[in-house]
Formats: sequence, structure tokens, C-alpha cells
Amino acid sequence: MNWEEFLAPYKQAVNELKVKLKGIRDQFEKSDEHTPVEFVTGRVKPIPSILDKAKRKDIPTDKLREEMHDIAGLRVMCQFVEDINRVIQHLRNRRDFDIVEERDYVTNQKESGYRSYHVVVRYPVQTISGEQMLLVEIQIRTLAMNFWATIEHSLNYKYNKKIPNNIQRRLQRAAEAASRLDDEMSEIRVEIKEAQKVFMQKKENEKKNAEN
Ligand code: 0O2
Ligand code: 0O2
Repeated sequence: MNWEEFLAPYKQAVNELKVKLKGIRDQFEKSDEHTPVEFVTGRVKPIPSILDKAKRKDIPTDKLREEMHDIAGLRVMCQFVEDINRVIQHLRNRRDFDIVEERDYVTNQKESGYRSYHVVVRYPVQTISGEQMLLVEIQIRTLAMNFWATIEHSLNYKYNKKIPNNIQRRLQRAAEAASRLDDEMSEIRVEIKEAQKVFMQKKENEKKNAEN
């Protein structure tokens, strides 16, 4: 297996999609609308992780391209839960890739406490030997969900995927707290928006009165 050759188009896909998804943020920033994208990261799965997962899921090396959908992975971080839907709507409308699968771990939280929305897309990469269709996984989550997942991921690494029960329970409680934080932030956001509306209305009325 020539890994360098195998992974090269994935690297290209990650780099291209990072630019494209960061572009959403830049476009919204130029308009007056709130941007649903806070930041974007991406990575090509390290070879030892690919081998581990292939073994765990019984995927032969010659089937990796079709059967492992997160060799190229992008992550879109949002401020508010509502932004996740706006990003998904945007992804569904794009014409530079097709969505082949969606997994909603935001409404259907995993037992670990993990929350995120996963979208698998089929993305065409242009190479000197022609077009290659690759599967790419895009994970969309709030900053709170990302905070939780990052910590849990590093604990899993530390404990070699066998987190002790008492810590697992604490992590589940922390996931509930993260979820409450997301709810609180959404409510604050609605209130801020309403306050802004009242303020704008008041200013408008004052202007009209001054003109009369
Ligand atoms: P490891 O082994 O995972 O710790 P830039 O071009 O500067 O914006 P940069 O620095 O090349 O970006 O990397 P980026 O995109 O900021 O990603 C940094 C880290 O985010 C990576 O760490 C990954 O851990 C993580 N990451 C980003 N996207 C994904 C994803 O979709 N899936 C997973 N599993 N992890 C992701 P490292 O240092 O590359 O490696
Ligand atoms: P990485 O690069 O280390 O993040 P499976 O691997 O069987 O659980 P499957 O079928 O590949 O799942 O797809 P799934 O569950 O939609 O997505 C798997 C990816 O979602 C993981 O990649 C993580 O990035 C993330 N994820 C899923 N569950 C959890 C969880 O409980 N905690 C955290 N922190 N992340 C989770 P990998 O394969 O672990 O690779």
C-alpha cells in the first residue's frame, strides 16, 4: 500500500473544503447577517487511526475508499444550536458535492454524551490523472459540543478507549451541562434580538417625531 499516493487526494479535498467552508463565514461577515460559522478545522485521518478503524470495522484495504467515510474530515463550529441547521441547509444547496448520508447526533445524543451533526459528502477532486470521487465527513457542532467532544476524545486517548465508569458518568453530566449552556445561549440570543427590535423601533419613532 502506497499511503502517500492514497492519501494525496484526501489532503487536497481537506484543503479545498477548508477554504470553501471558511468562505461561508467570510461571505456572512461582509453582509450584516449573523454568521452561522464560527470556525472551521480539517484533517486527514492519521494512518494508525485508519488501520485501527479498518480492523475494528472489518474493512479490507482495497475497500477503504468506498467504506471509510472519514479519512478526510472537516469540522464546522457554530455559536448557536440554530446555526447548525443553517449550515446543513447551506450544504444541501451547494452544487460542488452531493450529500450521501446524514446522522443527527444533536437530537439523538450518543450514549457517551456526544452531540454533533454528521454529513457525509461525495466530493470530486481534480487530479492530473483525472477526477476522483472521495467520501468526506463534515461534522457540524456548537462551541459547547466541541469543547465536550475534544475533552472526551483526549480522555479516551489517555485511557485507551476504556474510560473508568465514574469518569464516564461525570462526562455524561458534563454533556448535560453543555446542552443546557447551548439552550441558555439560544434563549439569550432570542432576547437580545427582541431587545434590538424594540430599540430600532424606538429610534425610528423618535426620528419620525423629530421630522414632524
Ligand atoms: P491530531 O492528531 O488529531 O491531534 P489551519 O490550516 O491552520 O487552519 P491546521 O492547523 O492545519 O489548520 O489544522 P486544523 O484544521 O486547525 O485542525 C487542527 C486539529 O483539529 C487537528 O489536530 C485535529 O485533531 C482536529 N480536527 C479538525 N477537524 C477534524 C475532523 O473533522 N475530525 C477530527 N477527528 N479531528 C479534526 P492535528 O494536530 O491535525 O492532529
Ligand atoms: P477520530 O478521527 O479519532 O475523531 P464509530 O467510529 O463506529 O463510532 P462511525 O460509523 O465511523 O462510528 O461514524 P460516526 O459515529 O457517525 O462518527 C464517528 C466520528 O464521530 C468519530 O470519529 C468522532 O470524530 C466522532 N464521535 C463519535 N462518537 C463520539 C464520542 O462518543 N466522543 C467523541 N469525542 N467523538 C465521537 P473517530 O473514528 O473516532 O475518529
